[in-house]
Amino acid sequence: MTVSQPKRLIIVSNRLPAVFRQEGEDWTLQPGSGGLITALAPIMQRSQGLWIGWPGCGPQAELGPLLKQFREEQGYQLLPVPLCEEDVERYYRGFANEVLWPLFHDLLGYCRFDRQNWEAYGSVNRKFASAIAAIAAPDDFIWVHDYQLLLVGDDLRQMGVKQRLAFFLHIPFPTPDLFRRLPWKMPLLEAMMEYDLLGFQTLGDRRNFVNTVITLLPKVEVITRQRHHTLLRHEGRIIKVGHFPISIDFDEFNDGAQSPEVEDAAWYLHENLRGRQLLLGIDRLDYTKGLPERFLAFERALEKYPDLLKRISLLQVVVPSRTLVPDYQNLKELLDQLAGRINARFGQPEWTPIHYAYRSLDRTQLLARYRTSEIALVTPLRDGMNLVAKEYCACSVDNNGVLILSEFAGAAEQLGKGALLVNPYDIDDTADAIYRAINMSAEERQRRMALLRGEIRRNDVHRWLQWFIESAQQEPPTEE
Ligand code: GDG
Repeated sequence: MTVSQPKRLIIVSNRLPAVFRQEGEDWTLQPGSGGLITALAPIMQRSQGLWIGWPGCGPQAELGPLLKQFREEQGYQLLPVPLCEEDVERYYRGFANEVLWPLFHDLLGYCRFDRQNWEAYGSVNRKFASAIAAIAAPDDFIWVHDYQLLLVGDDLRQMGVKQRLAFFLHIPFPTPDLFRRLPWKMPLLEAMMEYDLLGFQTLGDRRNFVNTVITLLPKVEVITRQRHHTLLRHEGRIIKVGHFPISIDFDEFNDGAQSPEVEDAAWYLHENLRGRQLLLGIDRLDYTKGLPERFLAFERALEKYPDLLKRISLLQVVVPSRTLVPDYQNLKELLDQLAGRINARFGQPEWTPIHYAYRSLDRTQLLARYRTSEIALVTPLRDGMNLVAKEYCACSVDNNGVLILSEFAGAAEQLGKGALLVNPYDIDDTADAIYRAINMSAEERQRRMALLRGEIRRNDVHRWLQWFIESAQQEPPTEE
């Protein structure tokens, strides 16, 4: 699929699409992967694009030769915004991850409001804006990503940047009632209104944003509400608010799952756990992912339905994340305890109920688990989209997997018809869904998975990109 060509595309995100590492005196570069980077690469190459972001290190790092190498190999340019340790601590760990992340995931209890962190967030957003303003040409298409950079649009306006600015939020947007708890709600919301296009993951997020704006900024006028977007008028400008559910490269996962290495690894996994149906969980360590609730639901299923004993195992991979943050360390300890307790309570010499790995997998091992697990448990308490749900379906090439999905994952809006939807806070509900999935007929599995795969195949990441860029490039209606 070809994406309509913007002039020069400037992507701005917290991290650059590459990992820079110091080895002794030298720095090395590992280009990033992932659906968004892959989908953007061709259009970045064609438009001689530029990606602006934090390289993961401070100003002392000598990155010049590596940036040149990246440009030669990848065909587009990186512009690093180096941050010192204190910036990272306050802007990223402090404000972005200890205020916006929990608040926007409806988990107010994890928020730590701190004025200095808010100020650092403002000053780092200005740093990003200065880097953009210094290089932006009048017809560049500037696209800012995610919750770390909500203020950049406003900073750019103050620096005299006039072109259309687009923004996409990868995480949920909360209800007005939750957003109101933020001590800095007004400057944050007013700053967001400086973008011309604001993209959210789901219709629910878009509605939450529009309702928040109407509640807190009474002068804003709703011009139209259409299927894909709402137009708002604010201080003489028109702002488009849309929802664009992000997706994956379906073909890449579908083909990858059928490669000989993945087929071998999948065969080996199941051979080791012969006679069992496998339930799969793949998550970054995070309190939004509903991991303790998932372990409890698995335990409840074993307790309530004894015929499941020895017939099922949960393969849970938890990818280490934010390892120095106390909330995350506590969560890790809790998971260790729960897995130990459940295995001690139900395990037998020839059967381990929970296989819990705290590490990341290489791609072959990840795809092998997706391909071979009969059931996926994707049960976050809240999630912007959740790509694991989509990747699992794309790899279920024999159409026989069952997706158990939280109704609070963004993905539920698109996948609700084929998945078994659960409320992750309701342990019995999830336990019952596990039982239902285990006993589901082959015919029902096939029918549901075919629906899911069709939806993800049609709405893949390339379509998402095309749709967002076209929407951003459409001129707003002229005022009478
Ligand atoms: C934000 C939003 C939204 C996971 N474990 C391994 C591994 N992964 C890969 C998966 C998947 C990705 O990590 C996680 O997907 P998420 O959807 O959770 O994405 P995030 O970037 O964490 O989060 C989220 C997303 O943005 C996109 O807008 O969906 O809601 O929070 O791609 O495959 N990959 C490998 N080994 C692992 O062990 N190789």
